Amino acid sequence: MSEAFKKLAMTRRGMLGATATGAVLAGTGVGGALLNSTGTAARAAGKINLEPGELDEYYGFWSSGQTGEVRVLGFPSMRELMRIPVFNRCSATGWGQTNESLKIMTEGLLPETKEYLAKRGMKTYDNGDLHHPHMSFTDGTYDGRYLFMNDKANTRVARVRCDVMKCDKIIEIPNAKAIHGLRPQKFPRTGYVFANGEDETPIVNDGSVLDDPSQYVNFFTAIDGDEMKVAWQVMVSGNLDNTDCDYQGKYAFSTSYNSEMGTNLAEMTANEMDHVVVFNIKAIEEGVANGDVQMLKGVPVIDGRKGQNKNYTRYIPIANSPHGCNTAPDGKHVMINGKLSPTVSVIDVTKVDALFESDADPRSCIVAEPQLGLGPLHTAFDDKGNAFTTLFLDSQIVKWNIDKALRAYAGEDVDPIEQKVDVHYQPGHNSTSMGETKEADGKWLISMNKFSKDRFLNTGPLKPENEQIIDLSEETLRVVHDGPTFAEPHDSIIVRADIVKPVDVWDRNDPTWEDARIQAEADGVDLDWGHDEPIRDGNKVRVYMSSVAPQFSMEKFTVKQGDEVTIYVTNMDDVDDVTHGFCLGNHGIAMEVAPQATASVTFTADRPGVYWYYCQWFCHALHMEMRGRMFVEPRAS
Ligand code: CUK
Ligand code: CUA
Repeated sequence: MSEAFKKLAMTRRGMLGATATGAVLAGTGVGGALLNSTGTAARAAGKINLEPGELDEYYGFWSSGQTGEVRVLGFPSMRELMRIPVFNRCSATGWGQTNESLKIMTEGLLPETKEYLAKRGMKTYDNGDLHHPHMSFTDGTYDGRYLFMNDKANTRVARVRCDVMKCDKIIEIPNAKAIHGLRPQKFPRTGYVFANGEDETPIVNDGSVLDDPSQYVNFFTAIDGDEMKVAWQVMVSGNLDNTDCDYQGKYAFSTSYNSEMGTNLAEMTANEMDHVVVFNIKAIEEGVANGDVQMLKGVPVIDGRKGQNKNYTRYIPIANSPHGCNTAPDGKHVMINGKLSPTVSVIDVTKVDALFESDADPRSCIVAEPQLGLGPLHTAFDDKGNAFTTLFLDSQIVKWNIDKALRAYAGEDVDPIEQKVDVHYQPGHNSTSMGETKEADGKWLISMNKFSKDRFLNTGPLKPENEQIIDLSEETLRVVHDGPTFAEPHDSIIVRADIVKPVDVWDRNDPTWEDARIQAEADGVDLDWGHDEPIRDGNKVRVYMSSVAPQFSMEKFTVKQGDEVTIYVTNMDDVDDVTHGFCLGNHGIAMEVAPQATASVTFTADRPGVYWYYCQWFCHALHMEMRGRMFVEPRAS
């Protein structure tokens, strides 16, 4: 086995090398074109490079892959505005350490996960693999309420509040493994958040079945996005990769690259055809209501596997290993990106009814299948009926016309391909401004490339990804901006700025610190302004302080060695942008406290001595002086 693997690795290295060389050559060609069009280059640069003080036209919400956070960018300037920690541990904000964040990170974990983590001395997972951030919809377009995102690493789905740009819910999905594709329902509103399980495991994964893939299954999950609870699941044949849904609220679609249910590369790519699973939402809801389910870990699970012949699912054969799944803003077409096949298969959603009503040939809803190039992964859209597909192997974006593709499929002699643009190199996702909504505006496209070699100053063996902007208003499309990013944005959405309306200061009544509010009340303490002395309750000590630049309300406090100390800090500045922090020296403790917020942290004071705490968020000319002392009295021996 290891010999065979080595051989495979050698051939693969050769292949990648060849592809990269090809891409480099293509890149040189683009450089030449750039020189000939400095006029348009300057025009595009003017739109991207904002004058100091100018604001971007769009918010970009970026995934960060294995970093586990969401990034907020100004688009098209690509200025990074903020990072929202979600599945990761954040040194700056204390995400993963404050009581408020730990509650969010732990309350939605499965009981067996909590048990596993406790044995390792952990409260929550501290890694994640966040691929797909998507905004909630109302009536087919973004509504500025929430972002939803997946964690492939630990099978979770999270939600971020757009008003404060913080994560407020994380749930671990039972039964499924490796949540990958994720999309919110577009119509009438979100509603459901659809999430794909990528990895197949035994139905009851308790060790009684191991190396017997014939007993493995996979799950499609519908989450209630308001409650952040699993509404139902569908058991499917094959694995699930990416997902999207229609603009009618009737169907969701998931690609499957491993219909074979294989467990190694040769098995997974054996079949000529894999499939797209269509989920009939109304029928599934009825099935759940009528009890045509089995309960697995408290979730009603519909059996939608192949051959059930019920109206829950249909399997549309698609050439080998489809990947991306993208619904066009025309509300009618869903693009299935071929990956190993050079094609994109176009599903007409109005022809899907027939699959369920009359047992029509499942492929009768395919209305076009243009050959676009090598390695089509994801497709984005403008407002003029064009689609833009990333070609991973060709290192290109191909612009093609949907209507021409339909006509070509119907037999007309017309080429749907409008143009190909070299990108550097190996693009995965691409996104267009508002392109995932019915309000696609056709202004910008970003290509999220996996490789950046020789585009930036060398950073050693680990290199950044490269994200490139294409100005869709130009007649001849070309790359107008390179932007390096750290590991590893897969996907992004580009949202018109007027849709997102964040607040400037927290509301003191925000539910985020509800537990602190309750505890302060029980202790008879004013959470806003704090208390002069620590509150002692056996060996539990609670310290309430407020911060107003440049002072903490407590300049010192005393605890005993071995005490379990909880420190609550409330920022009573209600001025825009006056964030404070609380960092306790040599205790590994730090948290962010934004204007009008409360944050708290609990630890055991086990080091006798004097320890300074300080505000680690530069807030005032006397920020350095914003500090105080914790005295830890030695345990009487
Ligand atoms: S997947 Cu990354 S390139 Cu996770 Cu959206 Cu296609
Ligand atoms: Cu408060 Cu720095």
